[in-house]
Amino acid sequence: MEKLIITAAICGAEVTKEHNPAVPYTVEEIGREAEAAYKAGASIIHLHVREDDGTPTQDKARFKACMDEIYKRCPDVIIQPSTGGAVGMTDEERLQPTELGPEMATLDCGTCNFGGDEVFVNTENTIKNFGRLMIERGVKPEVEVFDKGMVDYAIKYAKQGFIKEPMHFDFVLGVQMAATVRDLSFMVDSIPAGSTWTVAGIGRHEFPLAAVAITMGGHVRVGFEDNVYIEKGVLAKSNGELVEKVVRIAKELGREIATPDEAREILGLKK
Ligand code: KMH
Ligand code: ZN
Repeated sequence: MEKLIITAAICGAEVTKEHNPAVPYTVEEIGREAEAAYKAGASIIHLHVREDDGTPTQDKARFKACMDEIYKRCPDVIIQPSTGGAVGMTDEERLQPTELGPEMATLDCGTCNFGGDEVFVNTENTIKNFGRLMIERGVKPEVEVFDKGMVDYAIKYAKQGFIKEPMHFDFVLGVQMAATVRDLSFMVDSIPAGSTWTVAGIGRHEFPLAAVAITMGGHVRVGFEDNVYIEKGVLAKSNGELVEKVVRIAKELGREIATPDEAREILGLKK
């Protein structure tokens, strides 16, 4: 089986220090958390950034400062900025980090509910425009899938030339789609042959779904964006602790961990 790519979603836009005091906001904190995750075995950092007071932002200069800090600490890591940002941001705001020429970025392939009255809006034109700009800017999308229709959108837009194949998918289970093995299997069966995939289980589903993905030959995303607990009722001290747990599970199941360069090879990234 191919080596395991671990993505660390260290910060997110919704989770706060009230949920877990270790959630990073400042450039220094974001650098420190990325380094802890990288040292534990993460090859990709999925990156949102914050103002010092925790306000989510897609500001290009703030992304640059955080990316520089991460590269200073982890020179070979893959940084994958979010283009989802936070609910309510404009497309122009959200696209800013792709101007920095990252190796990857997320491409959210549909609209979904995001708790309470929040709706995370991704119209067809948004998806096509983001996909086209990522091709122009040489950025490999990670297709974010919150339910099955988003896989179908990605396939349709790949056929129309808005997304290059082979595609890489992130199945986010537990926001809109149920976090079950049945749903994960259905997603995996629905993507084109030759695609790669990772799973992000939200909250208590993070580690059980990681174990399933490791067994199935997929890849794994963990981090404070998705879950702040290392075990029931116990807050994780850092993103590094969450990554370490995945590494332990992978070792028990006989799956080796990919370095960033091995992850580049698997995902077809050019450094
Ligand atoms: N914060 C969510 C509204 C992504 O990073 O592309 C969007 C999100 C997905 O987190
Ligand atoms: Zn995100």
